[in-house]
Amino acid sequence: MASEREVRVRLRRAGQEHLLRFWAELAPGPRAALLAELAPLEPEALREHCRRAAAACALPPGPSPDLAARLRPLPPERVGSVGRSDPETRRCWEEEGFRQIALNKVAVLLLAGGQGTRLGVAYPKGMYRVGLPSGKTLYQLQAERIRRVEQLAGERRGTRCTVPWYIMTSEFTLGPTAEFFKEHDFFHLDPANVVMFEQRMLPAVTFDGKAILERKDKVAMAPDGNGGLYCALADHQILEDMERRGVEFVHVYCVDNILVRLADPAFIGFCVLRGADCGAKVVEKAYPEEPVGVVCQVDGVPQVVEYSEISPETARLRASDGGLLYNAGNICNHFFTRGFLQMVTRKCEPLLKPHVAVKKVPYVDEEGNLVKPLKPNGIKMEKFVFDVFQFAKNFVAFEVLREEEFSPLKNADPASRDSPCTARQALLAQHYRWALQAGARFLDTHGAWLPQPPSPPLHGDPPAICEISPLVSYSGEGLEVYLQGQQFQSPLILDEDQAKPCTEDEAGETSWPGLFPWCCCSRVQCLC
Ligand code: UD2
Repeated sequence: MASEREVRVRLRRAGQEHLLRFWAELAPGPRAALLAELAPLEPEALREHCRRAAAACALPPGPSPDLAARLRPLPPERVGSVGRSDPETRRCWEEEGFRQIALNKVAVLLLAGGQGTRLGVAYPKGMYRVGLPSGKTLYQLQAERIRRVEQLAGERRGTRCTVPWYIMTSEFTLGPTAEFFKEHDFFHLDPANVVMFEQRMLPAVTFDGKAILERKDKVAMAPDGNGGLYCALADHQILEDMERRGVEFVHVYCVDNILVRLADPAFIGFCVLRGADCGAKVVEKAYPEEPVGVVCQVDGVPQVVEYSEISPETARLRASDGGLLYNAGNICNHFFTRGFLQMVTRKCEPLLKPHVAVKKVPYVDEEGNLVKPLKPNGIKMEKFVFDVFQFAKNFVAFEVLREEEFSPLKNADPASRDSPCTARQALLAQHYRWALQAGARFLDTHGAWLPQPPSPPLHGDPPAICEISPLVSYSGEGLEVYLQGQQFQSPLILDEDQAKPCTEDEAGETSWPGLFPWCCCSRVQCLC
């Protein structure tokens, strides 16, 4: 390990020697910890990081004034749409996706290095339970969707296949995430196919370009943004690991969307058939200020303009049909070929411009007192995962239905949007719709039929609670065999073990003629 003298010299070169100003007061343990934190910081890179942060801060706040004039919506020929395509086209996309999965060419990559500040929990967001009847966490839902999509692809092609799961973590999330997966036996995935790796951290910086000490023995560090992915891929030889496994296509996604379809065959198939090197899933924006980036073109080049960087006036612009002009909402689900990722990590990463977030960063003052600032005092610099779209040779967007694929968990209850409550409702409403489509009917607690509305609800609590394990159905498929013509009382919880018909011995009399015939053994909660 580097000595104090060496580190001091390096910090001096970077103009950051103040980080050692409490050295004389520190005990051996904290001294070692501080040195370990400072040693990896390259003087030139640190100097440049602090200079850039201060320079960015000196710019006028808000979106760059000429941005609006440079924006255009994506040309329609670059966009595929689930809602506006015919069943045969959708089937072709899906078949191609399943084919690639069955050939072991598809991996999923989770961005899980964020701190989940808005949700306000002290553990990684993937460990969060939104209050489903099954009690499943986001990680468990995701793991089960991987298992199911492997099974579906394998069955179609008469083979066994694997979708490796790469998980990018940060200093904040690696330990608890790894522990959680071990505790849960990797949710019955083979641990060899779950690869966790860590992104880099960067110091938070004051407005005049000084790295911040959050304690006498600790620099205020934050993950380098989800665009830190590209450095992290190189740091940990992840692309080499993918190459060894034969992976060609990578579905990158963010942790907090409860409806996320991992390795979505339709999305993969669409991108592959289009020969795309890079793709983004989008949904129609719900309202102009919705906190999602806009997939569009800047100076004719595909890009995402983040919600924090678009002006309210531009976000509110309307197209001739009355819809939002910039309505392709980014849901942080991206497709990349391995070749594209290789090119980006080798050549383009240094060209990515960091984005500036001005934050309240706790710090120690000159006297060594801990201060929790009441107004923003520091800058965090982050790269964004989608900033590589500009380097794509063939970029495509894939529009999906919000109610089927997007309900993010960002805020703590009782927020009215993107909260545990709205995420839970979105999943349960989806499963209720799937059950009705598969021919189930529901009774209320008094045994009266619940109305079967012509278009089942998209928001709020569904009339009956129905939760279907991803191990039983990935996207609503295959449910008729369990549900067709059957009647249930809420809650109906259909999981892998329950979704097997009872033997005749297990089956008994039902008190309601015509009710679910094989569920009297308490496997499925119904009216037996
Ligand atoms: C992200 C998108 C936004 C929109 C929205 C939809 C980016 C930069 N913005 O915004 O356009 O699609 O999601 O929900 O993608 N993460 C890391 N390391 C970090 C920071 C974040 O891995 O240093 C992960 C984080 O754990 C999460 C994902 O990146 O899985 C998105 O991060 P976020 O929730 O902070 O992004 P948000 O909601 O501002």
